Parts: sequence; structure tokens; C-alpha cells
Amino acid sequence: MTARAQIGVTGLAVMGRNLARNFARHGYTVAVHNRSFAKTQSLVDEAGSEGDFVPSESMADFVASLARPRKVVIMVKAGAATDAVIDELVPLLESGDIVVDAGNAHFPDTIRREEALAAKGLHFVGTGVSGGEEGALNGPSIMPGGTRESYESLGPILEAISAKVDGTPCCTYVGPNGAGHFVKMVHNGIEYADMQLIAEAYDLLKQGLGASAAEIGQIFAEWNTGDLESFLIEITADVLQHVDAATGSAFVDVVLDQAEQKGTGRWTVQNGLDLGVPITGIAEATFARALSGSVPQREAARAALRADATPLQVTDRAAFIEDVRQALYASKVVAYSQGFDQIAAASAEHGWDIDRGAMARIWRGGCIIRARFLNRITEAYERDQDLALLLADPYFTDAVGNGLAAWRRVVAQAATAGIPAPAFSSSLAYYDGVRADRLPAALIQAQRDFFGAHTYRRADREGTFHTEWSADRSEQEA
Ligand code: NBP
Repeated sequence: MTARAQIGVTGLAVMGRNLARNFARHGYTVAVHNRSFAKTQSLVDEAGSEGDFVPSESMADFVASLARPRKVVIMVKAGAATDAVIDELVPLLESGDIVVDAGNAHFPDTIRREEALAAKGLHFVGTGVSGGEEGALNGPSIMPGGTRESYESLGPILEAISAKVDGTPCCTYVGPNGAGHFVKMVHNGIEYADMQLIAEAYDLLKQGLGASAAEIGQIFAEWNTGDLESFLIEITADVLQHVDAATGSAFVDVVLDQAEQKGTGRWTVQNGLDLGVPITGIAEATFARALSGSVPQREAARAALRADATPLQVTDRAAFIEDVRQALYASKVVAYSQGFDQIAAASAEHGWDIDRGAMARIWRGGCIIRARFLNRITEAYERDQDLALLLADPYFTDAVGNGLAAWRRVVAQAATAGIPAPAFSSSLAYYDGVRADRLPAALIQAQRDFFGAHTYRRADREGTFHTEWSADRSEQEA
């Protein structure tokens, strides 16, 4: 076996197969391998003419077909399968070789694996890949972690196959060990928030205008020509205008209204709690999915809970549509701002030194949250790379501020009409909370000191204090 392949892919289900084809189409000689040979064979049979593939049935032959330092991309089911592949692969590798995990690993697993492989002299590159099967084939957004040294030889190959926006690759070095998978996790969390906000906008338009799915689809198509332009708005317009072949009804009206929240959304929220970062948009989106799937509770509530709501009375349809658009944009900025706060907090905690502007740049193409306004986020971090709050960047201060009245109207109307808009309303509550001069947290601190002697700090002088609540209520410095 000649060691001639420049890169290898093991795991040839939909993602790995398409990634391998993408490498080959860019002129790389690609070693391909899968646990069961049938997938390798079918790749070579069906796509072999697209480039130079070197198929192997055994892992040993696969490794032997790679030029050194070897670059092996693992694209298998995240979790135990990844560990199984690593265990089989590692004894066959040599110092300096690069193992890339391009699956959706949880970042603590990536930190663990990187440490273990580094101890053997190997580079382990936990890499976020977004864009689904279409992205994997035609250009995904790629978020590689690991050592900078590994990026020197691996980076150009990944950049070559990534999506390009204005000629710039949607791939850059993210940071050490788990940084790439962490950023991919937050990307997916933001995706949850974005989708929930779009769903709430759709529901408000539906109930406020009494419009058909197709009509609302046209509104989304119109929105996609402005600031909201994004992949998710584009596909929403498409989905809403799709007609179910079996019934002739709008497709969205025949789909069961129960969403799933499998992995990354939950991880993002759990991590937000660990770091103490209020990612309320992502959390509301994740819980909204959980609520939709709470079937017994929904049945019990439907029969028992009163609404006492006043249906929406929309007199000026155009004004209402514009209000919802502005509320959607403002809530979306909040969700992104929170996500970038989470990246900053994790970066500080783990010493990753993540460039947030660069993350927004590599999300502009290839990935699910690709959007016109990501340019604005990159620009904001270029103006101030230590920006404490994305919302406080002058562009976003204006963009959100100009839509504030509309945002408040929409949230108030939703509450009055009994239409659940958890992400719209909690994003507004976050906005008002983060800008408040003084928060009722003061009362919470007082309560905590009362029942648990948890102490408090004073606004008027330094120090930590406790009041003797059950005695003479004198104050002591703790
Ligand atoms: P799957 O997640 O469905 O995994 C199937 C692949 O894993 C097959 O190649 C299978 O081999 C292999 N595999 C399993 Br399962 N257990 C194994 C083991 N113990 N040892 C070796 N190989 C094993 O594939 P996918 O949908 O292509 O996704 C691949 C990765 O990409 C996942 O981590 C996923 O989360 C991530 N991802 C997916 C998307 C997407 O849109 N689908 C997007 C972004 C990221 P076999 O053929 O022999 O059974």
C-alpha cells in the first residue's frame, strides 16, 4: 500500500461520505474507510469519478494509505463510537499524526480525548462542522480546535473545502482542545433560539392576521430581502409555502406540533448554567421544545386551564407585520449577544482565547445560522475585541433601540391575547434587566441573609455584612 492519500475519512454515513467527496472534488487524494465495508464500496462505486479515492477495508490498510503526518477525519456517531474508533486508530499512528473528530462531540469529551492523545504525541483536533449533509458536500462552516501547530498543516485543507463568503473561508482556528466543539455547541444553541423566534413570529402572524401558511411564507420571503436575510428565514418561507401532497393542506398544518431537543441545545443550556451566563433565549427555545413534547401535561391543561384572553385585533396589517419583524430582529440580537457572552465566559474559563468576531465571520456561510447580520457582529468585535456586551455596540444599540416600541407592543399583545411567545418576551425581559440601573436582586440578597446568614455587600461602602435578623438586627461586618 503506497502512503499517498493526503487526508483520510473514516465513518462514511451521510456526513462522512459527503465530506470525503468534498475533499476529493478539491483535488485531494482521500483515503476512505468505514466499519462496515459496504458504505466504502458504495462511495467508490457511486462517486469514484469525482476524484481520487483510496478505499480500504481494514483500519490498518486505511492508515497505511495515508502520507505522513497522517490526517484522519473521524465522522462517526458521537459518543461511544468515537471512542471505539480512536481506540482502534491510535495504536496504528505515529507521533505528529493528526486525528480530527468532526462529529458532534460534547466538548468535555474532546478535552479528555485531546489530553489522552497529546500524551501519545498525537494531535487531536475536535472540529465543529455545520451545514448538514448539503454543507458537508458543498462547503460547511468548520470550527477546528486543537493545537495551532496542527492547524498549520490541516487548516489549509479544511479552509479549501469550507464554504466561502466574499472569498473568505468559513473556517478558522478556534482555540485549544475543546474550543472548536464548544463553539459548535453554542452555534447549535443559537440555532435553537433563532428557530423558536421564527416560530413565534409565525404564530403571531397567523393569529393576528388570520393568514394562511402560504401568505405568511410570502411575508418571510419579503423579510429575507432585508436585515433578517438568513438561511433559516429563507427555508421558513419555503416550508410555509409547501403543500402536503397527501391532503392538499399546507404542509406545516399537517405536521405534529411536538419538537425534539436531543443533544446540543440541552448541552448549551447546561453549560450556560455552569458558567452563570444568562442565555435565556437559548434556554426558552429548548424548554419550548420540551413543552411541546409534554403530551400528558398539554392534554391535562387543554381541558382545564382558562384563557381569559382577548384575541388580537389587528387593524393595520402592514404595521402589525412590521412590529413582528422588528420584535423578531431585536430578540434575535439578544439571543446572539447571549451566545457570544457564553463563548467569552468559556474562553476565559478554559484559556481558549477565542476571537468572537472570527466566529461570526465563519458562521456567515455553510452553516444553519448563516445570516447577513453576522457581518455586523464581526464588525462590532473588530471595533472592540473586548466588547462586554454585543447589544451595547453602537450599531446594535441603534438597531434594537429603533425597534423597541414595536417589540414592547408585540410582547404585550401576545400576553393579552394568550399567545405563548416565551423567547420574544424573555429576550425583552433580559434587555430590560441588563440595562436596569438597579435590580431587585438587592431584595434577594436581603432574604438570603435573613434565612441563611449568606451575607450581603452594600451599595454605599466596601465590605461584606450580615444583619442579626433574629436578635437585635444590628449589622456586623462579616
Ligand atoms: P451517524 O451519526 O448516523 O453515524 C453513522 C456512522 O457511525 C457510520 O459510519 C457507522 O458505521 C459509524 N459507527 C457507529 Br454508529 N458505531 C461505530 C463503531 N462502534 N465503530 C466504528 N464506526 C461506528 O452518521 P452521520 O449522520 O453521517 O453523522 C456523523 C457525525 O456528524 C455525527 O457525530 C453527527 O452528530 C455529526 N453531524 C451530523 C450532521 C447531520 O446533519 N447529519 C450535521 C453535523 C454534524 P457503520 O456504517 O458500520 O454502521
